[in-house]
Amino acid sequence: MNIKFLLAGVCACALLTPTTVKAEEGIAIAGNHNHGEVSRADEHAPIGVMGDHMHAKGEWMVSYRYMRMHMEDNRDGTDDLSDAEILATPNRFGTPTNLSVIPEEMTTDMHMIGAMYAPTDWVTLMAMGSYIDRDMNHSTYNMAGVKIGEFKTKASGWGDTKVGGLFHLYSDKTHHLHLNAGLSLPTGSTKERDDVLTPMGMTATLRLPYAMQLGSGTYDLLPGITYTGHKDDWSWGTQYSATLHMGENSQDYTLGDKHQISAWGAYSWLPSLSTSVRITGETEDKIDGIDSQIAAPVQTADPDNYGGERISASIGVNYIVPAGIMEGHRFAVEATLPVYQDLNGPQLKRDNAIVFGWQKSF
Ligand SMILES: [Cu+2]
Repeated sequence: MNIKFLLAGVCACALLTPTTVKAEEGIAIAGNHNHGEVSRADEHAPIGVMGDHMHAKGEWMVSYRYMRMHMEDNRDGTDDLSDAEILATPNRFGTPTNLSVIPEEMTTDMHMIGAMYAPTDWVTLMAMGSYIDRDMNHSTYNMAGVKIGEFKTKASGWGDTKVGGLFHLYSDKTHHLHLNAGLSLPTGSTKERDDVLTPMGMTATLRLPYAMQLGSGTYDLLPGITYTGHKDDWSWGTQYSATLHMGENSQDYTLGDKHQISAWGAYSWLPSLSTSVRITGETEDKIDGIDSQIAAPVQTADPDNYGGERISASIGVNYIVPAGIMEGHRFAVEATLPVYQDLNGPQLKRDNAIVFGWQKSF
């Protein structure tokens, strides 16, 4: 499914649905949903932002997000690498002397099911489960540097489960501030295996490299802080969030901690329709430790070839059905492209990503 199709679909919905909500009804947004008031599309941040809004006491929300992320071509630092350059890179495991299997591209599909509930106006509880599908294409070269074939590895299953809460700090007519506090539970596998084509031309079933595993294997703290603002037809916000891995997993390693800061602005064309732009910067550390069952002449088997600094830009559409049997259902899409990547490489580069979401409050 491509971006144009999704955007066209969302826009078509907007045009075909009778819009009974008038802008001049002047709906106050203090960051919380309020019972009895008409909901607006821009009460929620772009769909790629998690934990952006709180709910009023007694309110529930369920959500489904589908995310597809694509990676392609390799880089070390900010320099793109050719296959020949990767084949000239030493293999940390010794035999063969140099890397001989090259990741060419990777696709991750993630299905995320979430729930939010506000026991009071000051706290919104959240939980999210995910189902992940990863596949990676590779080329294999023999000792003489001659390409002998290609292969694809796959891993799929449940990822880690996130639970947490949003804690109100401040709000007035325009501004809203809350703390994000979460915990990621290690429900995703760290032992996925698949068939690979070795430089000897044989097929072997091996534990897949870290990038293909479904979970971190550790309990992870998810702290953050979110500010949102709203005035007339404009809304904006910024969020800092982190993933801090605690301890070492059962396979003797710890994924790199992540810190992310995101800022966005949105314009509301109708109360039911808004569009957004967003910029995100993130840092991710290398993997600490090593899984003794992951050893292969491929860059992804080296825990040092993970993490880096990245900046990306996104555009999005939020839509809330204003009337009819689907009234109050939210649909949103956000597409992201990389702007800058300084990678602890050699490593695959991020390419485009898209998130589609559905949300409904009760
Ligand atoms: Cu919600």
